[in-house]
Amino acid sequence: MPVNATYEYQLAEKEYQEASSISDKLKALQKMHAKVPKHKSSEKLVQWIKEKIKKYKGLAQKEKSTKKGSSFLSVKKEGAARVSIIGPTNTGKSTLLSRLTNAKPLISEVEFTTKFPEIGMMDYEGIKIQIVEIPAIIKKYNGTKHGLFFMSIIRESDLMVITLNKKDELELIKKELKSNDINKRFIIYDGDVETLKKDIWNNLGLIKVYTKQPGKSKDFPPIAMNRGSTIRDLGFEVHKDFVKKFDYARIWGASAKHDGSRVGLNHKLSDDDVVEFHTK
Ligand SMILES: Nc1nc2c(ncn2[C@@H]2O[C@H](COP(=O)(O)OP(=O)(O)O)[C@@H](O)[C@H]2O)c(=O)[nH]1
Ligand SMILES: [Mg+2]
Repeated sequence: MPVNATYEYQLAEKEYQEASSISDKLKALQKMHAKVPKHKSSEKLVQWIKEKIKKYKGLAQKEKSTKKGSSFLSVKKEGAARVSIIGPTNTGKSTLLSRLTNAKPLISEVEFTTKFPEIGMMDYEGIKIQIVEIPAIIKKYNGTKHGLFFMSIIRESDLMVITLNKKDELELIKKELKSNDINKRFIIYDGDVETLKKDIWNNLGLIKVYTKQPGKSKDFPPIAMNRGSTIRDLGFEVHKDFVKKFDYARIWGASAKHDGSRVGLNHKLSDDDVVEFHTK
């Protein structure tokens, strides 16, 4: 952030960080370019923005030419988050997908068995998380028939799980991601599925919260919320009236002073909290 960056610039930068599609990234970069203070101390930043714009224009151009041929492969986002499994061929991606989810992808020692994304839903203590196996990453992936499209699925995911046979294969993966400007949190799978599931959950920036009715035990399944969410956010998620007619809530769990503490709309939730809404 340069000295004297305006509020508008900061907004544009935030927009850039949060954008997931190539066109949204490009739009945000152009706003950043328009709003960035142009003086000596921001020269480097202006240069950086210009380079990014150039990169995204290139990606947008390529995307345009491949989109028509690949759009039948679109994957609809479902569940509380999306995680992509990526790696070179024959590194156990399909095997992992079948262990994390109910999906039954073709598993084979034949290289490049998975030609299209394979999708499954992982259940994490009642929260559904979409897992997408991306066809094997190879050198110059963007030059392959659907490579750029598969990269857009990775771009729109919240986390990557990387499978490798040898450690040095990570360089190839990083290089291909970098040429798509994908700089995303990742976990390297080490063969332990149960630990991986927990690691996935812990890296998504989410918490799960249970609602309950007075005198009853907690409802299942829980609700996935962003970390830092409040009772108000949960209320909107469950039923608008809970916020409109809110009187107070009772809470159990890590964020509660004691079991069944009374809290207001601004109370911040913790993972595994149980909340009972009381309306007027
Ligand atoms: N390297 C490796 N191979 C595995 C693993 N799990 C299964 N395999 C075997 O490796 C081959 C390729 O597995 P697959 O899951 O289809 O790999 P993919 O090409 O990355 O999707 C199959 O013969 C599997 O039985 C694993 O964790 N690591
Ligand atoms: Mg596969």
